[in-house]
Amino acid sequence: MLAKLKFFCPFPKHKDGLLEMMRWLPEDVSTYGHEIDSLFFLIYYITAATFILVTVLMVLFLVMYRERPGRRATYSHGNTTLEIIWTIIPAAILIVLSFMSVNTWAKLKNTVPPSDFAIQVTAKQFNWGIAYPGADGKLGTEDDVKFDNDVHVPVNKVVHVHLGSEDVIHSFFIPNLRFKQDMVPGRTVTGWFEATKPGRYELPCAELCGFGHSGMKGWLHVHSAEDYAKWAAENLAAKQQ
Ligand SMILES: [Cu+2]
Repeated sequence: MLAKLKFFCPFPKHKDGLLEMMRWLPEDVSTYGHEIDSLFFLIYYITAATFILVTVLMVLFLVMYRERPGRRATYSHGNTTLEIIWTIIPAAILIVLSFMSVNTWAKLKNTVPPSDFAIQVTAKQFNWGIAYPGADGKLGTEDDVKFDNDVHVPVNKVVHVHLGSEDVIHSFFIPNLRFKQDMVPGRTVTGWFEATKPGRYELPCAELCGFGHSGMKGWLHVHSAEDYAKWAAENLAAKQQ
């Protein structure tokens, strides 16, 4: 029930200019992005309210208990009831938040919806190696079709991404999809996403991986079904012969 509650960004979506700049997060174009955003904004409101409460109390106490002529200092050994209250409330909030996020976490990380579309991404200092299955329809074989840094996928299609690394830890991050996954040498981690809007989205490395880290960036191109078929015919089919 709690997970069904939605907490949205107070700023309008998809507006250019100042309002867009004030938005915390880039436009969400994935099927599960709204769940992550909703958790993000709930935590944002809780921390904002706490910050305001603490600041107001601090200023109030500074004024109320300032030095005045004739006033003597009092010594306090604390207040057990108050201390129990301000320990229990944050603990309860943390427990509720973890229950609220567990479903979203499981959906993103513990389950992979079925799909016939899979790519392999191998990170190395400092670029993304993207592989599509060749004529045999399998990844990790001789005839894989390979590209650097540009991922092309159709819209409204579950995409499996097998993530690996050749050297150090990298992190495959597509902010618009709310998709982020570390890539660990010696392991293949399978993630998934489904993009809901055609466009070109940034794909930076989100793990400091060496001298060229800041330049380690690719693009995710999300195409309509027809455009993707055209791209695949020109770029994949030609090489699959
Ligand atoms: Cu990297």
